Order: sequence, then C-alpha cells, then structure tokens
Amino acid sequence: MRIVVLAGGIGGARFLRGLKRAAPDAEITVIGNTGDDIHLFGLKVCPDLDTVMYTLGGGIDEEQGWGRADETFRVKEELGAYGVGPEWFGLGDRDFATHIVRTQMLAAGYPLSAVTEALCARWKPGVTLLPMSDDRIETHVAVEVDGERKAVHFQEYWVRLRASVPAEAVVPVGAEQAEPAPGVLAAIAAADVILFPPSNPVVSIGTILAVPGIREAIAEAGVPVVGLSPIVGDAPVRGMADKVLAAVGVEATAAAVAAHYGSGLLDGWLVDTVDAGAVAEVEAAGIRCRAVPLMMTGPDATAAMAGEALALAAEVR
Ligand code: GDP
Ligand code: FO1
Ligand code: CA
Repeated sequence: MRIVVLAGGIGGARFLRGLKRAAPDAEITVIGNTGDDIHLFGLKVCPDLDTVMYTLGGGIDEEQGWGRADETFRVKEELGAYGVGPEWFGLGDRDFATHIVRTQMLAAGYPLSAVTEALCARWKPGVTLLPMSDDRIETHVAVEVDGERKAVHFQEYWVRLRASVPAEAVVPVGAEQAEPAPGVLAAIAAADVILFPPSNPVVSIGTILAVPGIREAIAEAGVPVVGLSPIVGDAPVRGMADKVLAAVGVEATAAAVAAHYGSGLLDGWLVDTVDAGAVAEVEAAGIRCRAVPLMMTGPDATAAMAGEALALAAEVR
C-alpha cells in the first residue's frame, strides 16, 4: 500500500513513527513542510524536515521533540562570545553538521530535494522524505508589538516571542511563485491513501497546501484522504496552534479544523474520545468522523491511532 503523509515537525514525526508500526509493509512518502526554514549564521536550517529525519532515523532529542540527542552547544557559546546572534534559537553542535552539509550542497547547486535525499542516506528514516518545494518559502507572521505592526519570521514568533502576541496574519512568503518539489505530485497521484497527521493545521499542513498544485492534486487523487485532529478538548495538545488558528479565523476545536480543511479535501477525520460530541457536526459537513484515543503517549498508542486512520480510509473508500 502506498501512503502519502503531509507532515510538519514534532506532531507529524511522532505520528509517522506509529504509522510505520501500524503498516510495516506500506511504502510511505512524506511531503515535509519547509515554511519553518530559517537562514542563520549563513546556514539553511530546515526544522520540520530535520525533525522527521531525526525522529524516524533515531537521532532526535526525544523529550524536546526537535534537535539532536546528546547535544552540546560549544559552537553556540562561541558565537555568543562574538556577540553574533540570534541567541534565542538553540542550534547544537551535532545539528550544525546537518546545516553545514545542507548549505554546502545547496551552494554546489543541488536542489533541496536532492540534499534531503543525501541526508536521509545516513539517517535511513524508512520513508521517502520530500520537501514540499525546492523553492524558498518562509512563513512570516504579522504581529503588533508596542503599537507597531510588523512581520516577523515564524521562528522568531514561535521561539523568541513564544507566540505571546496575537498573530494577525500568517503568510507563507514565496508560496505563490513556488512549485511542488520533484516527485511530490507523482507521489500524490500514485497514493492509495493520503493522511493529514496531527500537525499544525495552519503553519504545517496549511503551508504545504499553499504550494500551488498540491491541494488540487490531493482533491483530485480519487483516494481516501483522512486526517487526525491536533486539537483535543478545544486546545492543541502542545504548542500554540490555537494562536495561528485564530489568525486564520478558525476556532481551536476538532470540528472547526476539519471544516477548515473542508469536505472537498477530507473524506475522514479522527477526533479524540473527549471530542466525541463533535462527530455529528463533522459528519454533517460531509466528512466521515470517528472518536478514538488520539494522544500519542507512546509507540503503541500512536500505532493504534494510525491503524484507526487506515481503517477509516478503508471505510470511506
Ligand atoms: P511542529 O512543526 O513541531 O509544530 O509539529 P507539527 O506541526 O507536526 O505538530 C504540532 C501539533 O501536534 C500541535 O498542534 C499539537 O497539538 C499536535 N500534537 C502533539 N502531540 C499530539 C498528540 O499526542 N495527539 C494529537 N492529537 N496531537 C498532538
Ligand atoms: N524550538 C524552540 O522552542 N526553541 C529552540 O531553541 C529551537 C531550536 C531549534 C533548532 C533546530 C530545529 O530543527 C528546531 C528547533 N526548534 C526550537 C523547533 C522549531 O521551532 C520548530 O520549527 C517548532 O517545532 C515548530 O515547528
Ligand atoms: Ca513546524
């Protein structure tokens, strides 16, 4: 079975670990979000691609959900000693190697998709990891700070500001001019099922869908598209997805997120058992819905969630 998964970072990566257990013989292609990418110290950092690669390749800092395990921060300390910022984005020594290799290959003319393939040759994530696009797309957030309205890079909004100020707009800068990366549309066309993991609906999955051609390809794929709610009990399980949902006028509820993706895209939607009351509302919107445990408390729980998503896909086929 060929499964295509649109993934952001921590939520998507953890779900993928469960999906690999639930469907060990499936061919999984991950379309990864690159809107979080940031250029720092002359290096290109791809947080969501790296989180998927490290998590599935066994190199992730499990507790944080991002960055490498067993990290040290000598380079970061030395940069700080030179007064070279920003100091608010924690890049570790092991992680720096990934960004150096990536930047070196990009400078040699390799597209991001080829770079990602080369990095995955070491990590062997057990899935095909494709960036959503080889073109530069960076999510910026319009905020009002000290009465002044400005756009900040997503990472500054998320990490430095801790999403503490309201997001007035979320803009994937460069998306309109971008193209899907090689293999993305072909993977969608060849898929037997397409999954939206419990990733951030706005800045992860929303950004991937903003790449011209991807939303249409999924809508026209003619195969079940099933999503899992990242919102449980009217709140994100972690992080601040509610802040960016508010920016796009979507309530932080499991049903509202399903409606946001729309029945033109979604055939099925899994909500957590605490949101069983939302099932009727989602079904009324023309999306098959089932309430199952959706907390990724460990590999077994996540594998069970993935199994439920595949079962719902089989039902809506
Ligand atoms: P990010 O790029 O690192 O923010 O990761 P993603 O966008 O892939 O996923 C972030 C989302 O994962 C957040 O909105 C969380 O609510 C969601 N999430 C994290 N853990 C869980 C979980 O155990 N269950 C569910 N349903 N969602 C989760
Ligand atoms: N998230 C943080 O909250 N603080 C950090 O210092 C931080 C550093 C960092 C370094 C490399 C990387 O790949 C990810 C990093 N993240 C950090 C996570 C990053 O903000 C992700 O984009 C989030 O998970 C949201 O997508
Ligand atoms: Ca992300």
